[in-house]
Amino acid sequence: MVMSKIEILYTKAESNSEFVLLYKQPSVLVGRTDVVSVTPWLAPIVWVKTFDPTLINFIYKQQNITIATTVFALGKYTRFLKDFLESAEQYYFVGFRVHYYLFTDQPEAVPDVKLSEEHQLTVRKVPSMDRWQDISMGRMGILEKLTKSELDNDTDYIFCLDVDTKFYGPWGAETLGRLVGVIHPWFYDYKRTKFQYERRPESQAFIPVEEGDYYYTAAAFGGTVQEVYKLTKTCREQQSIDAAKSIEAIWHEESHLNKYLLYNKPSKLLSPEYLWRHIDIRRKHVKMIRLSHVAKNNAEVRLNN
Ligand code: 48C
Repeated sequence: MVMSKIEILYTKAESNSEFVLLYKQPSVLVGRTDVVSVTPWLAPIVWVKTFDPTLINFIYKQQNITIATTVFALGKYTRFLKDFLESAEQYYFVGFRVHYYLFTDQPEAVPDVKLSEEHQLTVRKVPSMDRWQDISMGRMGILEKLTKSELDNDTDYIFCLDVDTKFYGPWGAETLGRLVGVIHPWFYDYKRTKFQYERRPESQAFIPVEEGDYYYTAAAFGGTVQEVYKLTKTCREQQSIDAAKSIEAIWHEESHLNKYLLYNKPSKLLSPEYLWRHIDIRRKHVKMIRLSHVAKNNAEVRLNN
């Protein structure tokens, strides 16, 4: 008598009280050839169709993990919260335990978004700042404190995301790793000499023209709590040293993040699928958009320019 796949599945389940997963056989010879999916230091570069999301989520679901996720919404940026949170509930670590930490100067402006029961939200009031550059860079110091001692010790991973973004596709356990950098959506096909690194030697974020791996965005980064603590602490320290000399790196905390990830190589890189420019812009290699910046009129939404 021929048993159907599902019967085999449940039979195995009864025998060793394990739910086994059946999935397509992996291959060492056949795979995506239009993009590179591993760095020279053998860190995976995550693109759709280079991994099996069902398998990876199944593996991590066994580990009972918690993912902290931070987002900052100060001044007029509170207007982005509703779309960010509602779209996150649709696509971001669905079925996993997620703890959002929302930093804002206007707690009363936080929209009431229904979260799944494994997801929770903590609102933290932070003082307003009158320059968007200070708000952006100030995140590093706040994240340093959070990751140093304010997370429950059952929090395994953390992602730090820009709020003027929206999810359009699944973001799952394939993104988890020790130290995770996200490739910037504007420069992924640029030569390193054209990366907008900080080029003034007097800045702590300085990177010489003959150096550089990738250009990472500061709009999304993550990893284990310990690794993100080291990253944010270093960026905050370097930003303070520059500030004491009245130097502000060309792209603020993003310049310091790039300096850090050049000399502390990420263990995993996320392709621009994980932080795209705009939902209406399409590029050949980006076959799926999972998180994207949303259109905003900088002049209108930022306090200063
Ligand atoms: O919350 C604010 N308010 C502001 O006035 C300026 C920035 N920010 C936070 O900093 C938001 O979380 C922004 O996403 C982040 C910096 N990123 C940006 O302003 C654009 N994504 C470049």
